Amino acid sequence: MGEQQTKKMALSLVQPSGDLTIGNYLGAIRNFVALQDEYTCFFGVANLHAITVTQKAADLRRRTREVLATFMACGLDPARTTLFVQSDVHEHAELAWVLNSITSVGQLQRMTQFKEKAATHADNLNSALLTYPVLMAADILLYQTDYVPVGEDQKQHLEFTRDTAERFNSRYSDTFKLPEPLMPKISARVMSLKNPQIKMSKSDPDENAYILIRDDADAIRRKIARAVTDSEYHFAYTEAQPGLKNLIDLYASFSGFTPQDVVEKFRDGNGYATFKAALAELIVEKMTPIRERFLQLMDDTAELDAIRAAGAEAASRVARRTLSKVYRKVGF
Ligand code: ATP
Ligand code: LTN
Repeated sequence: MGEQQTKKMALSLVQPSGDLTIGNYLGAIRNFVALQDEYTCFFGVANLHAITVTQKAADLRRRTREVLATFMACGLDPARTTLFVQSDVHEHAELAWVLNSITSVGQLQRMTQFKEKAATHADNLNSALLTYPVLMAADILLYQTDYVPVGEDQKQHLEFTRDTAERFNSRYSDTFKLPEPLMPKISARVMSLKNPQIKMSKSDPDENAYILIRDDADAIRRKIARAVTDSEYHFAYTEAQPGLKNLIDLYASFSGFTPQDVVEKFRDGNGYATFKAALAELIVEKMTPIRERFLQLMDDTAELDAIRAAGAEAASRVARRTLSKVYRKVGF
């Protein structure tokens, strides 16, 4: 317990809104694993966030377990790190309500993700889509989080979280720590394999746009072979060739090379085919053990349930402390 108080706190959540991609892995989950030794870590499944988009109950329940299994398959160790499900810890929704009361509608309407989702989900423009960042701020602030490992798309939400914390602290009195984002140098934004102008997303309707953590070797090879490049046939790392640049970044992330090393290694090859084949084999090599462990873990329902229950208890203990402070300050 004493040790827990001196260590810095890291927290992040992932939505169970579809099968996880290598974008989620490289942008977020792989970086969670590296933090386990140095920080007190809480990693969660954001199932409350997931219902901002219509979900089938059975699918949501299954995917919630899949995200937990993916966390462990990627190397998160429940003996050292708290793995929990957001809806198991009721303090998240309760703090979000309080934070809603100090948040302006205008600020929420200006958030990039809201504007994008409002356009793509015009048929279901529910108010939870608007207040989504307030719940995310609650997730983070409840745990007095120092660092939030996330992909680049979450940067604005982190700024919102800091703003909200500062507003509460100045209105009531010092209560919340101000969190910092932690982003990987390469792969903070893995792009779609079919359109390198947009991020790789598990909710993309084209399954060739992403590689899933659970994809087998054949699927990985097929999707890399079909990835969009260009007709320059000049092997270079430049914004002018965004498809190739994205693939070079993938090679760099999985190998630990710099993008410049990757260019050196492959620029004398003929065309892009040799590079694509080498990239596919590299991804197969790195992802196969994760995929196999994921499939094993999904078979052991009892173990996953036990980890979920222990995580809920550990997370609640911390969350309760912050929420009761907040309730006192607000006058409840
Ligand atoms: P969706 O793709 O359905 O919009 P999402 O994958 O963006 O959802 P989450 O599952 O909650 O949403 O994301 C989990 C983590 O993965 C976040 O930290 C997010 O920043 C990161 N992430 C998501 N997509 C990418 C990407 N293409 N590149 C890098 N990081 C990503
Ligand atoms: N909004 C994030 C998921 C998310 C999150 C969080 C990330 C919900 N709560 C708390 C970090 C910390 C997303 O869509 N990727």
